[in-house]
Amino acid sequence: MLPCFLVFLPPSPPLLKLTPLFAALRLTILSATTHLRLDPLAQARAWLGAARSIAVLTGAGISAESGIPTFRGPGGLWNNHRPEELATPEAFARNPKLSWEWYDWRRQRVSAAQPNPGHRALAGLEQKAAEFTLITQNVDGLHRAAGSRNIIELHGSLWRIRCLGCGREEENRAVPLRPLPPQCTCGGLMRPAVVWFGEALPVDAIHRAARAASQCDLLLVCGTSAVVYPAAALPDQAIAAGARVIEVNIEPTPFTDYAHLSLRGRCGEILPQLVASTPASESPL
Ligand code: BJW
Ligand code: ZN
Repeated sequence: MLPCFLVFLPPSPPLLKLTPLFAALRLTILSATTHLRLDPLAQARAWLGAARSIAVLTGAGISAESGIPTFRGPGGLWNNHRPEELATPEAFARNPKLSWEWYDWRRQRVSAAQPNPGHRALAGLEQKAAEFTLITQNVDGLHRAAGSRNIIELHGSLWRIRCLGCGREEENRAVPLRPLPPQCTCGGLMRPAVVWFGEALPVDAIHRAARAASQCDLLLVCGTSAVVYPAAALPDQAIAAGARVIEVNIEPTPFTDYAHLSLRGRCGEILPQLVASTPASESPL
C-alpha cells in the first residue's frame, strides 16, 4: 500500500516564503480549503497526463534505493565525513590523495549499483512526454544508465575528471582508479569534475535548468532535501512561472509547504505508480 500524504495548494508566488506570517496564513488557507477531489496519486497522475512540458529535479534520495548513500539524514555521507575535509577546493588542495580516496570509494560503490524503479520510471516518462528535461544534482550517472536522455547534471559527474593545470576534462570509468591522485598528460593534478561548495555550477547547466524550470507546465521534485542552492531555487522558479510542482520524498523538506502536491514515500515506489499510463483525458483540477 502506498503511503501518501497530500498537501494540495493553489499556485502562489514564492514571495510567500519571505515571512513566517505569510507561511502561517498559507497553511491556514490550506487547512480551510483542502477538500480532496481525487486521491493524491490520481491527482498527480491527472496533472502529469495534462502536462505538455515536464521537468524533473532529482537529488540523492532517488538513488538511495540503489544502495547509494544520501548526503544528509540517517546514514548520510555527511554524518561520517565532513565536507570541508573532503569535498571543497581547499580540502582538495590540502590533501588531494585523501579526497581522491573518498571519491574512489564512492565510484566503486556506484559502479556496483543498478538503477532502481524510480530511475526507470523517469526514463519511461521521458518517452511519453512531448517535452521533458531531467535536472539532477546527482553525480552517479544512474539516470543515464536507466535510459534517460535529456539530462542536466548540475553538480557534475563522478565519471569525469578535470586537470587543474590545463583544464582538460575527460571521461574516466576506471574502478579502482590508480594511481591516486591521477595526473594529466600535461603533468597537472586531476580532480573529480564535480561541483564543490563555493564553486560555480557549470554555466550552461544552470541556464538550461532555469529555462526548463520556468518553461515547464509541471515540475516533479524527487528525493532532494532542497537545501543546496542554486538547485533549491528551481522549484520556486517553476512556481513563479505558473507551473504545478509535485514533491516526492520520504520526509518533509523546506519546500514541502510550497509544493502544490506532496507525495510522501519512496521514489522507487511512488514514481512507477505515477508514471503508469495516465490518460491525458483525466481532467486536471
Ligand atoms: C528519499 C529517499 C527515497 C531518501 N525516496 N526520497 C544561501 C543561499 C544560496 C546559496 C548559499 C547559501 N548559503 C550557502 C550557499 C552556497 C551553497 C549552499 O547552497 N549551501 C547550503 C547548504 C546552504 N551552494 C554552493 O556553494 C553552490 N555553489 C554556489 O552557490 O556558487 C556560487 C558561485 C557563483 C559564482 C562563482 C563562484 C561561486 C555549489 C553547491 C555544490 C553542492 N555539492 C554537493 C557535492 C557534489 C559532489 C559530490 O557528490 O561529492 O552536491 S553537496 C551535496 O548536496 C551534493 C548534492 O547534489 C547536494 C544536494 O543534496 P541532495 O541531493 O538534496 O541530497 P540530501 O542528502 O541532502 O537529501 C536527500 C533527500 O532524499 C532527503 O530529503 C531524504 O528525505 C530523501 N530521501 N531516501 C525519496 N527512497
Ligand atoms: Zn593537464
